[in-house]
Amino acid sequence: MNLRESLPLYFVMGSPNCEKHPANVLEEALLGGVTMFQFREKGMEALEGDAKVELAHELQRLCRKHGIPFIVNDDVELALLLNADGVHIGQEDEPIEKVRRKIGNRILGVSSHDVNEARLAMESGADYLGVGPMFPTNTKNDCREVSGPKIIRSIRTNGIDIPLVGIGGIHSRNASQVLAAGADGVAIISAISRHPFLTENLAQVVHQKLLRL
Ligand code: 3NM
Repeated sequence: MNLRESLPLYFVMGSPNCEKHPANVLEEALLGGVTMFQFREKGMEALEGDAKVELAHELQRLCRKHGIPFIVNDDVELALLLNADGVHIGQEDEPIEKVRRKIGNRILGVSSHDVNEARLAMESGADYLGVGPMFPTNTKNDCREVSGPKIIRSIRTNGIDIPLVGIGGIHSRNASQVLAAGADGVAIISAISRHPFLTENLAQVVHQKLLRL
């Protein structure tokens, strides 16, 4: 499947983001129409060791059942162990080229915060970019300054045309601004993980906006 088609509604989550069992949260979100999933087990009380592997495996099975890609945040070894569809890394993680060598042709996503990081990520072999933070967020406490959707516009006007999603503080009332700026989709943690039953509204907003663009 074309990667761009998987990006419109990209759900990112780990157990610290959920108020009920993550498998129940993901199942509701999948029924609501998320198009790709990233397992991001980070922060206070994040699972480690076997418990992390078991949860990842359970969430991967749900993604397979619904036919959407399962991406692992940072943990390349876990991604290889589970034969995940891809890996997402930040600027502080292992170098992009090194991760690419390890994961072969699996999907590789890279967080980028400005035009230079985006260009470097593209040239180093990223398949897609996560660009943020679009809006203020409480979910990630080491976030950079809010760049807003305008950073996506400047990435696009600088000729960086690989698939990308906006991330950070996105919900159903501001998602269309991110898409209008040139993103292929929106990556969301809390607006879905805390309210998975509302995912269908978000999916409608996103798909309608993409159809109109
Ligand atoms: N990365 P929420 S912002 C994981 O700017 C992450 O790179 C960001 O969570 C970045 O959808 C962010 O709850 C948190 O705001 C996104």
